[in-house]
Amino acid sequence: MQRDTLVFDLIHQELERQRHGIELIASENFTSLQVMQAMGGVMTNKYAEGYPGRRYYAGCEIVDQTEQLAIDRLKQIFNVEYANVQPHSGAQANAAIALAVLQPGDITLGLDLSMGGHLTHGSPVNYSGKLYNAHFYGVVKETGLVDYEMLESQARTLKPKLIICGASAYSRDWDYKRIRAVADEVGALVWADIAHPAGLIAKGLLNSPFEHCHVVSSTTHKTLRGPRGGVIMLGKDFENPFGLKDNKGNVRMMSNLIDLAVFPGTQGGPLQHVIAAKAIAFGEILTDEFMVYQQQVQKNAQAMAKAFMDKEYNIISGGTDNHLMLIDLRNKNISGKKAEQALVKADITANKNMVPFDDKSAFITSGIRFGVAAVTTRGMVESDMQFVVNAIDRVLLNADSETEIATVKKQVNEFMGQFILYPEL
Ligand code: DSN
Repeated sequence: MQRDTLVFDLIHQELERQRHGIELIASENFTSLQVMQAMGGVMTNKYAEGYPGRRYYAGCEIVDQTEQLAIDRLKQIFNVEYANVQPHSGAQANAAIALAVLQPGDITLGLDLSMGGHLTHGSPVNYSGKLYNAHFYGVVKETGLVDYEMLESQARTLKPKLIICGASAYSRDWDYKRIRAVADEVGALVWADIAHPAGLIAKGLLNSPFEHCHVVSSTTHKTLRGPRGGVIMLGKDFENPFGLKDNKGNVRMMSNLIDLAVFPGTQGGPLQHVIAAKAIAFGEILTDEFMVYQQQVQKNAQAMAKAFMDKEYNIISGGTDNHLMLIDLRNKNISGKKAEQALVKADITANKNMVPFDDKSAFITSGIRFGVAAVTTRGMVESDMQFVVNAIDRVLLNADSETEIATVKKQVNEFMGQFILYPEL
C-alpha cells in the first residue's frame, strides 16, 4: 500500500509545532518515546473484550500479560487494592463510575464547571447532568478556595448519593478527609477525580485521596505523562459499603461493579496498544527520576505563579499547590479568548478558561489557565519561568500588534531550541 504522505506530513508538522512552541495547556504533556512506540505498535490489532484470563476472544495470552503489568504497576504506584486500566479516557472512566454507583435520577454533588469543575461532574450539557440530578458547590469568592461550608450544607440539605471532588482548573490541594466526614454523615459515596494532580499525588507531593474516597478516577496523560487514557482505582474501601447491586440485583464488591461498568457497561474492546503504553508509563512513574520530575513541576508552577504576581496578574486563590494556575485577566483588560488567540500567534499555547463568578461566557471568558507539566518535561527549571512569563506579558500587553507578537514568537522559537524534543524522530 502506498504510504500516506499527506497524513505523515501533517504529523511531522505537528511534531515541529510541539518542538518550537511553549506548551502551557495544563492537561497536556510529552510522553516518552517508548510510550509512543507502544501506542503505534501491533497490539492495536487485538480484540480482547473481558479482563486478563477472562476474555471473549482467543489469542489474548500476551495482551493479558501487558494488561496485568499495567494493573500491578498502577496498584504499586498508589498503594491501592484494585485498578482498572481499560477506560479509553478520563470521561469514559467517569461514565463507568457513574454507571456503577448511580441510578438515573440519583442526586450528585460536584464542583461547578464554571468554578473549576469538570463536564463529567454533572454539567447540564453532559450525560452526567442529563441522566442524574446534579447539584454543585463552588469556591469562596474572596479566597478562590473550595467552599467546604457550602459543600457541607448542600450535602446535608440534598442528601446526595455521590459527592464528587476534583477539578480541571483548581490550583490548590483538596481536603478529602473533610469531604468524607460529611459524606459519612449523610450516607454518600465520595469519588475523587484526580486527572490533573495524579502525578503529584503518585509521588506523595499532594494529599492522597485513597484513604478517604470510595473510588478514584484519573486520566493517564496529564501529570502522569502516559498515553491518552483513563483509569479507575479503589483504595481501602474495597468492599461495597452501600449494598450497591449489579443488573441482576446481586450485591457485588465495588471492584466487580466497576469492572462490569467499564466492560460491558460503557465500553467494548479495550485498547490493548494503549494499555501496553500505560504499563510502560507506570513503570516510568515508579522510578526516582519521576519523583525529581514531579518536584520540578511543583517548583516551576510556584516560580511561574510568583513571576505572574510580580507583574500584578491575579491568580485565583493567590498561588498554586499543584502544576497549574488560573488567572483572572479582568485587571489586564483582555478576555481569555483574545489572550489565547494572541499567545498562539507567538507559539505559546494555553487555553482560555472561565474564572469563578465570571461575567463572560465560556466562549469568551475572563481567564486563562497555565500548566507547567509539559514545559517541565522539556527540561525547564524555575529560572526559565521568568522568560516564559515575560513573553506572555509582552504578548498580552501588545495583543493588537502583529509586529510585537512576531518579535516574541522569534524569541520563543529560539528559546525552545535549547529544549530538545524527540531527537530520534
Ligand atoms: N480537557 C481536560 C482539561 O483540559 O483539563 C479535562 O478533560
